[in-house]
Amino acid sequence: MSKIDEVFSAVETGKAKIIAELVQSAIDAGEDPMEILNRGMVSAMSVIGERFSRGEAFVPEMLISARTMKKGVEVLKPYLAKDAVNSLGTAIIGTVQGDMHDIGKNLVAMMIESAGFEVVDLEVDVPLEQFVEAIAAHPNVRIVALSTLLTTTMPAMKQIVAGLNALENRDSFRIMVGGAPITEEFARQIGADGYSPDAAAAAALAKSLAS
Ligand code: B1M
Repeated sequence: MSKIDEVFSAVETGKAKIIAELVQSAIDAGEDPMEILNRGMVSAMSVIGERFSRGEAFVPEMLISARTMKKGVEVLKPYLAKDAVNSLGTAIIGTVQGDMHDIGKNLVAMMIESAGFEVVDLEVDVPLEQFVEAIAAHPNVRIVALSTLLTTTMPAMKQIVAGLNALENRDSFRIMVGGAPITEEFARQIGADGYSPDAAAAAALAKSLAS
């Protein structure tokens, strides 16, 4: 079994106690950190999600795999996020109201930070009011980034973007959206400035929107 397969298997089966050691050993063996993330961890989460859809796995399994992945990402973080001088301004990020999923949002936050933004992470289940307060509290906000994984919270994303679009200082920041059910077309329909399908593309998009 390859090192990446071992990581995959540990995330799939929720082996949180050994994941840090396995990820470190894959890095030490020269595996590409992005491959460890995508082939080892993200794809294992997809398998769990498919099982959940078929009624073969349940919330506790999703939860222990998520915990395992989070521990693995902690080890990968310094290899994925290169040191950057925070000079591109502030990016506010959060998972929208009603949605508790945070792994993808955390990866996007990490990549945006490594692209040179100071990141203010509002975490999960974030209503419009909290985004508005954060924008008011940070003078140099250039990006507001919204994540959602649930189709049921896409209307909340739409409502938050509408509220942000109505702010007086709307010209001073750009809104970007993403998450599994989100598409370019949905982003355009709700009035966001940009959409990206994954964390690496999100960092590139944030830079181009802020420039
Ligand atoms: Co949930 N869940 N979950 N879950 N869960 C999904 C999303 C689901 C697709 C599973 C399935 O049915 N196959 C399904 C949603 C179906 C739908 O809406 N169509 C689902 C469901 C139904 C639910 C519950 C309703 C289950 C229940 O209680 N009956 C419930 C909802 C709770 C709530 O939020 N209110 C629920 C709960 C949970 C757990 C808490 C158990 C756990 C989350 C733990 C956590 O996040 N701390 C969980 C998990 C782990 C999943 C799956 C298995 C994995 C999600 C994940 O972390 N993926 C997921 C199935 C799946 O995704 N295949 C599923 C890895 C992560 C790296 O990918 O988050 O997609 P992702 O992020 C990517 C991109 O989407 C993108 O970049 C990231 C990295 O490249 N991206 C952005 C994300 N945000 C972005 C923002 C951007 C740009 C790109 O710009 C701003």
